[in-house]
Order: sequence, then structure tokens, then C-alpha cells
Amino acid sequence: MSSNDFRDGQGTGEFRSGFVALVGRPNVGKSTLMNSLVGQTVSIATRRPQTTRTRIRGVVNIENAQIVFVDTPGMHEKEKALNRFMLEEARSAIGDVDLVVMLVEAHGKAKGDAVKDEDSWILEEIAKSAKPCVLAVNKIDRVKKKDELLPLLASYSQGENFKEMVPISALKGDGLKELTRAIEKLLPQGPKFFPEDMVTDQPERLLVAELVREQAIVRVGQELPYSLAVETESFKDLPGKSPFVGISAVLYVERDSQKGILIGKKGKMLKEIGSASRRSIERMLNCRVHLDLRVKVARKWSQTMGGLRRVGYEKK
Ligand SMILES: Nc1nc2c(ncn2[C@@H]2O[C@H](COP(=O)(O)OP(=O)(O)OP(=O)(O)O)[C@@H](O)[C@H]2O)c(=O)[nH]1
Ligand SMILES: [Mg+2]
Repeated sequence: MSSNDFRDGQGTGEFRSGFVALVGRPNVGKSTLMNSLVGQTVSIATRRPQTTRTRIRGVVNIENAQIVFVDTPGMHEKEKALNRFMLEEARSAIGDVDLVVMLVEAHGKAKGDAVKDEDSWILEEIAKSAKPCVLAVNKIDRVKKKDELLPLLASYSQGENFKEMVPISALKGDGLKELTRAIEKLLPQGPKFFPEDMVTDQPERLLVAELVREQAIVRVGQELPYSLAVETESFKDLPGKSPFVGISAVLYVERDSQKGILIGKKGKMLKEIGSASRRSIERMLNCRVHLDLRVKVARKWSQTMGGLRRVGYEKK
């Protein structure tokens, strides 16, 4: 990605700022887009749907604007407490922002109207909020001929009030300049909400827990996709010549059998998750880290609000 080019701004002289929610179905690439725009991982992204569980803010500074993106959980309708919590996170994000960017995938089995139908209730949520909305058609790197996008763009342009429709590849960085320009134009004049060197307002202990969850999803996401939660238990400076941080975190699962999967034969799986997440935490904190992971069973935590609170999810 040519990271600098979309930060150039439009040179209008006025400073603009605002909050922008990234919404859409699970797995369309919202978190990948957030990280590409911010320039580092603030929200974990994996190939498994329903990775993001809470609202996560990432700050992007361009020449004459500051855009605070709010990544949200993929919107889907299911009954479990965890799903209801995630949907509420996305809904309330829409209510709190100046502008909504809705992501859809450019490729996929369903074309045009069929895709739009599946998104119709998300479109209704946005319409109810009366917030201005930009459509970002993501994953264009997977589309061979660009005219294949036309039916999809045509179907979304009918009857919807998108201010702009921008084809992008969050992964490759294509179209991000066009997208940020479209957003900048629609934001009100306003101040810098965050200092320039602040990329997220997420506390480090939450980011750490998410980086551990990411490495666990990568390895055992197929076996326990929705049953896993991670909470940082302690985070402290350790003595040493150079900065050195000691972190302990708990991985919660719902059943004993899942605990076995996560720990693996002779503890091999947990060790792998531990060393991979330690490396990504070290990159994020820019210092040496001692990471201690434990696995606990919190029966059926994802089914009730009390269970969610028990593993660290609180309503904001
Ligand atoms: N080819 C391609 N893949 C992408 C692109 N953007 C995202 N992906 C992939 O799509 C998958 C899902 O990405 P995420 O960013 O986690 O999607 P999400 O919308 O945040 O998903 P949830 O948090 O589950 O709602 C990952 O495997 C990404 O690498 C893109 O522009 N092109
Ligand atoms: Mg996500």
C-alpha cells in the first residue's frame, strides 16, 4: 500500500473532522480496511466471519482532516446473547457517528440484487439513522474484469441514498485515497479530537487480549469459532535494562473438550498460540514481552449477558 498518498487531503483550507462507522455483514473486510487506513493493526482481522465483537476506534490524520473510524462487528441476526450484543454494538455505532461507510463484497456467488437483498435489513438500519452513507465495494482485487462490478453498483444505486460508491481493495490498498476523499468532503468542520500520535483509544490490555484471540482463531477457529474469549489479567513492567512487560491472559472456552483442543497434545497448541501472539504484542508495544496464557472453562458464557460479562464483555 502506498501509505502516504491518501493522507494528502484536498487542500480546501478548512479543517474537518468526525466519526465514521464501518458497517456491513461479517467478513466483508471492515477490520482489514480500518487497519489499512490507520497503518497498523488496531482491530484484528481473520478469514473467519464474526471476528470483531466490539466497537473499535482508529484515528486517521490527513492534511486537513481527522477521521475517527469505528470498526463494528459484522451485522447478522441470531439469538444468542453474544450475537445480540454484537448487533447492538454495530447499531449503536451507527447512532453515534457523523457518517456511515457500508462495506459489501465485490465478488461472491450472489450477484447484484441477490447480494443487496441479503443486505437489505442493514440498509434499513442505516436509513432509520438518517446518517449520510458511502458504499465501499471491497475485495475488487478478486474481480477479474472491472465491468463485473457494474450490476452490483447498479443495484445498490437504485433507491438508496449513497452519497458516493467507491470500489476498493482494503487488502491491497486500492481506492483508499478516493474513499478518504469522499469521506472528508462529507464531514463537518471540526477540531482534532485526538492527538496526532494516537491511533486508537483502545486500552493496551484490550488490544493485547485481541491479538491473543487472533492467533487462537487462526489456529483453532474452525473447531471453536464463537466459543473463545480472551481477557488480560495482569500487565506490568518487569525489571530489566530495556523495557520489558509481563502479561498474563486467560482464554475462555465453553466446554472441557474445547479446552483440550486449545491446549493441544502436551500443551503444543497453547505454546504455539503463545509464541505467535507474544511476537505480535511485542511489535505493537515495541518492547520485550513475557506472556503467560491460561485456559479456563466458562460454561455457556456466550449464551447469557452474565456470561459475557464474566469473560470481559461490557456494554459501553
Ligand atoms: N482478497 C481480499 N481479501 C480481503 C480484502 N479485505 C479483507 N479481506 C479478507 O477478508 C477476510 C475478512 O476480513 P475482516 O477484515 O476480518 O472482515 P470483517 O468485515 O472485519 O469481519 P467481521 O469482523 O467478522 O465482521 C480476511 O481473510 C481478509 O484478509 C480485500 O480487499 N481483498
Ligand atoms: Mg472485523
